[in-house]
Amino acid sequence: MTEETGQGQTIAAGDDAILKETVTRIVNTTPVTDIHSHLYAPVFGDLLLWGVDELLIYHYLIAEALRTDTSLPFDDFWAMSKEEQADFIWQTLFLDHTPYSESRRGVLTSLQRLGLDVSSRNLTSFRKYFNGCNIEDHIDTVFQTANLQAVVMTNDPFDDVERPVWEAGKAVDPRFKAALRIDPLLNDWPHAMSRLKEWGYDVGPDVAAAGTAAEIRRFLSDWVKRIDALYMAVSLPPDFDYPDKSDRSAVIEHCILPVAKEHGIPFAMMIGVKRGVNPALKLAGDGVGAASLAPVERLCAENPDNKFMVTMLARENQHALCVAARKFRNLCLFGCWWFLNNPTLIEEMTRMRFELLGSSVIPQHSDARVLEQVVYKWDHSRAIITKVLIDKYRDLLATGWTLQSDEIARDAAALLGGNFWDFLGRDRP
Ligand code: RAT
Ligand code: ZN
Repeated sequence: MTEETGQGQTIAAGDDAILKETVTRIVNTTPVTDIHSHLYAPVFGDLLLWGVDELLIYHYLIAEALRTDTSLPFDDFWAMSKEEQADFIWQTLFLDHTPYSESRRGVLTSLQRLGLDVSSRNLTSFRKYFNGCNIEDHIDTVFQTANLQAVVMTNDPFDDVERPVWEAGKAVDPRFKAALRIDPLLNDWPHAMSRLKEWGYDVGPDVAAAGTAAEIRRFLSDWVKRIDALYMAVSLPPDFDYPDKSDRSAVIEHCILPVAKEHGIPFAMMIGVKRGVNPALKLAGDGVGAASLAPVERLCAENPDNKFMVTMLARENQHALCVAARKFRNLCLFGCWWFLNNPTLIEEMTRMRFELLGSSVIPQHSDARVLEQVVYKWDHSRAIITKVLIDKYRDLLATGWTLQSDEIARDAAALLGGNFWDFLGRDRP
């Protein structure tokens, strides 16, 4: 039986059609905060990738194309212009073979939702559409189509194109939020050291030396403030350990943890990437490996006043990560990262997370590198989150419990962004 109350509609066991309709409508109409992407606000110029050629040369698709057409030497592919690469990928992955892989389907979902007729298979007409777009208007269209409220960028002070934009203090479209990405600092200290010296920080080879650690902290604080970083982030290999005798552990202990605590921001660890498994594939050449949860557990246990966000790349790590999240309330688990961002794995992970953690999880982020990708990434993930929620609610109703539609809206708002803002201790937008 359903009835209208002050909290919206009451849904009870047996109201299956109403349950499905309500959850689908609510999840689709709840705006998302996309907590990790590689998108840039327009002020960053060419760093903001958009349009059909960029969609086609996404590194997920490059890897697929170069294993599908094995006659093309890697170097010949890299020597092509962007448009030639896109032509090659369109021909190979969409025309010569059926495009049902997730990354290929994604291109088609995005084009379709932007109003293009993908059945035409006419790349020239798709290009024409994007050539006619004004980027500012197009961003509005994409945000509306994806029902996106805000997107967190990946901001790298070591990037020579990006850094000057921040240093110039230019205004950034407020829908694009910043995250301070510090891979070189943790994964290649000798390189980071020479850059920091160049920028006027008095650092030496020994990270643990008091003067050097203080200067690294000054560098981090300067950047956290400059970009108003919502969190600091790093990607880490499967053999990541903490504590150990590495420069990385010293940077974490003496620099990142104190700065993160001082500014009240989380330290986000993305664990399990093997960089350059096939270097010939460049950005598309990274792999995956299972990692240990022990360093995450130690960090959370030893630093209860620090906040940690964690995502892991290996499917094998997902269950232990859920268990760790049950133990530590300073641990926020997020997203189905990269090779996990496929319907089968998203569904499996989302079910497991809802069963182990209820609604206290951030089920997804887009990792979009090209603007229009947010449309497909969120469309596809919303559909799965909806499906899993319906199943979980149905099981709940079978106990005799009833649900208010407002409670479903509360859950969706938490899952699609609210949990992130709450974890940061910031107001929800
Ligand atoms: O998902 C990706 O596009 C990867 O290339 C990586 O950027 C990864 O997400 C990362 O943030 O390191
Ligand atoms: Zn990423």
